[in-house]
Amino acid sequence: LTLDERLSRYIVEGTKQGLYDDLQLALDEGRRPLDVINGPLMAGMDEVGRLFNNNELIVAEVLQSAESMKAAVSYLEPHMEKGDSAKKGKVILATVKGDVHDIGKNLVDIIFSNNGYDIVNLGINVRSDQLVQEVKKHQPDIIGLSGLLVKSAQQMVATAEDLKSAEIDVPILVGGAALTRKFTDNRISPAYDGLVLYASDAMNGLDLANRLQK
Ligand code: B1M
Repeated sequence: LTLDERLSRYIVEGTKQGLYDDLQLALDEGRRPLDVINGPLMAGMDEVGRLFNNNELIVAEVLQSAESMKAAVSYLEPHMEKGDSAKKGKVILATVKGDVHDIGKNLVDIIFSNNGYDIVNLGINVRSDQLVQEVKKHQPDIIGLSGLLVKSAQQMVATAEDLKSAEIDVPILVGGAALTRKFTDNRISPAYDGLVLYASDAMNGLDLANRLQK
């Protein structure tokens, strides 16, 4: 197997045996950590999603894959490029209520932290009343919401409504597999008084946030 095939396979098989050696090999070859994540590691995760969809994997196995992915990201994290470290602003991050997927959100945390943002990561399954409370406490410049389930997209609409009721109009950055720009523009934006931005991935999210800070 090629190095990329092996890296994908650690994720699909949910194993860490050999993972760190191969990640180091990729780094030694001069590969950028984010390219490794977005390339072979994400390809592995997509394959996991496909197999799970076909009932060829059970939740416990998907969880093992998630553990391998998290381990890989942790290994790569210290090698990631640190951008402009001037303090840029505060971002509150949460995976919305009903959703426990956090790998994407935590990637956003890492990338934003490496680029000068102050992050308050509220974790997973965050109810909007909790979010409102934390926003009032921390006064962030941006609220980042993540969700991977179809119902999470709907939950983001409800969350936007609840933030609006609490008279919060801080820009919201939304992302996650079940979301689209169209849904964001047609459903989430009208439910909110402030700006709502859709990020296709974590780097796009950083780009949008940076533009907001200017
Ligand atoms: Co779940 N799961 N899962 N799962 N899982 C999906 C999402 C699914 C598509 C798999 C499938 O069926 N093909 C499917 C959703 C179906 C749907 O609603 N359309 C699904 C399902 C059904 C479920 C359960 C319901 C299964 C069950 O119990 N029967 C259950 C739900 C639990 C719940 O949330 N209430 C469930 C559980 C789990 C595990 C716990 C086992 C595990 C998560 C572990 C964890 O996160 N700690 C898991 C996993 C791993 C997946 C897949 C395989 C991989 C997700 C992932 O981590 N990807 C996923 C299939 C897939 O996506 N291919 C699947 C890697 C990660 C880096 O990508 O999070 O998309 P992602 O983040 C991307 C972008 O989306 C974006 O940037 C990142 C890239 O840079 N992004 C943002 C995300 N958030 C952002 C926020 C931003 C900006 C960008 O700004 C704030």
